[in-house]
Amino acid sequence: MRLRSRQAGRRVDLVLGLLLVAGGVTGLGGMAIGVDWPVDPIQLHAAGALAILLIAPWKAVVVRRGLGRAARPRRIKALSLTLAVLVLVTIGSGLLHSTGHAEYVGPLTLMQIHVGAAVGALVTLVAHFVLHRVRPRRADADRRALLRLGVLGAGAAAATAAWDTWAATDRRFSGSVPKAQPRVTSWFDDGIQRVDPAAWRLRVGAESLDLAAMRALPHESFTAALDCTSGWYSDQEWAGVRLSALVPAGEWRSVEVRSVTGYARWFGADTLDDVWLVTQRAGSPLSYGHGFPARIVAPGRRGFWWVKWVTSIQPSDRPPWAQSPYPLS
Ligand SMILES: Nc1nc2c(c(=O)[nH]1)N[C@H]1C(S)=C(S)[C@@H](COP(=O)(O)O)O[C@H]1N2
Ligand SMILES: [Mo]
Repeated sequence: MRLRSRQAGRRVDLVLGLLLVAGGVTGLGGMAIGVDWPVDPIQLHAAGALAILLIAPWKAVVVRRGLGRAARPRRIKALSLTLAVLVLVTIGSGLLHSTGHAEYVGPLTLMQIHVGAAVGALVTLVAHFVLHRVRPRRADADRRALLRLGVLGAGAAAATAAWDTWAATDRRFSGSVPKAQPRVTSWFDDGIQRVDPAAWRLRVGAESLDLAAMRALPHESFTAALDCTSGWYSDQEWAGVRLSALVPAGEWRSVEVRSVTGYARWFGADTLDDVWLVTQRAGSPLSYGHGFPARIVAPGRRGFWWVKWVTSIQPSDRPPWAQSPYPLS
């Protein structure tokens, strides 16, 4: 592989830089993707990664040339290599994860490696850019360059389609791969709560229900997929009560659902038909790890909405958009 000019090298770097930023944005955005969306934005994430692999041979030429340049400072060379390694680890772990065939490397999940390496890569990218700025020029965007970009896009789209057809066959549009059983998971550091059923109370507005009263409410059974941002989903059967049936009608904007741990989410007042407080999974009471005695099941929302060990459900004046899009603790 040969690159004729410095300009060609600069273009490769520009496109790579943009693809890395796009990977960060689509990856972060992908964590918000619900479980029954009509679109499949995670494919953009995959296509960006495959586009990076497609231009990697050209980048290898640029790197070799840069490393050979005696005048270039050591730390820039070190940064380039670090960035290359982190990007390859990010893409490799992401692709492997998407097949659903592997989960752990040592004590870490592929998804932890993927996110960790991606954050490291973006930090390194910024440092690299600060030390060794690539300045786009008008001439970089001539017709031939745009044509090449089009070819790259088409190649990435074809590679993504092929990957989804032959390798990542089970993943869904959120990017998650299936699991027969949900894994006990917390968003940040909430430990498993062993809630005492005799002492547990559910406060709904001004009322207080004990476990017998909660269980006596008419339950409905339904199936819904728990889809965690750590990259798995699990279809399960749940039994519970819609929040719209629990919470008194009123002039409020949202309902604050709070766990015994303090973990809380706010659900819009107009969404309460689709948010459930459940006491059973697969015909049995919830286990401690999965939220005993009662948890939220919110079909169409990612796992971090599914508050476990619920103890309080309160009408609130807070609009649901006035909460952090991802929990902060
Ligand atoms: N109280 C509380 N509830 C929580 C969390 C948490 O950290 N604290 N994590 C959420 C996340 S990120 C997920 S994916 C699901 C996992 O549910 P499971 O442990 O039953 O698989 O619980 C949700 N409910
Ligand atoms: Mo999660």
